Amino acid sequence: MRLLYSPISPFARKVRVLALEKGLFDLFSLEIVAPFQDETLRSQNPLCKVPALILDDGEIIFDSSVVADYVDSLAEPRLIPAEQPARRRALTFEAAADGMGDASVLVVRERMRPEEERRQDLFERQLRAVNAALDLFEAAVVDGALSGERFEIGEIAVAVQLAYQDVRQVSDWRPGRPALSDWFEVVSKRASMVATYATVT
Ligand SMILES: N[C@@H](CCC(=O)N[C@@H](CS)C(=O)NCC(=O)O)C(=O)O
Repeated sequence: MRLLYSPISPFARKVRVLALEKGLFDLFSLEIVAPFQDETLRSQNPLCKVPALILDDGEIIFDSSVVADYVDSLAEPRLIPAEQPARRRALTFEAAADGMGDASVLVVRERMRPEEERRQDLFERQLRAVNAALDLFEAAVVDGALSGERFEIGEIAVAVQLAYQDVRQVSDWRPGRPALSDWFEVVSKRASMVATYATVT
């Protein structure tokens, strides 16, 4: 299987971390692509985004949640819970984290534009989404819905997007969120997170 990814992409990192946690990383041959520069990616994913996974028979699947679901189906232990309510809760954290990532990518892109060309209203709306998602995660660590004891799809998705906040300096998210900050300190030390760490050069 060929995993098209960029080292900095939190969505691709979610898949890589999941595969490492499951001991399936060797199934992938990794191919770096630059989605904003390389239009040939569009022939594999019409959205021109990473990650995309090309199966051995040529079938292509994309969107990180679909790729993660497929990779999770390949071996036990399942990191996407099968049973309700654990399943919907984990997938809701994944959706919130991915949505925070979508908003963060837009914030980063908007910051690259000259200030006079920025759509301030859209920019602030994305930042509100980022901040509200961060508040949700803080509350979830406090009430134990996001756990330090397990590292399933919800925890993985949140962890990689918090790392992206730091790498791209999207937001100064730690002040006022002590539980989330401590939780992130712990999960960042997992071998899967260390092995997939990348920063902008
Ligand atoms: N919903 C997608 C989001 C993937 C995504 O936005 N990837 C970024 C890299 S971090 C990308 O490829 N962006 C290119 C673009 O938006 O044109 C997923 O979960 O896979």
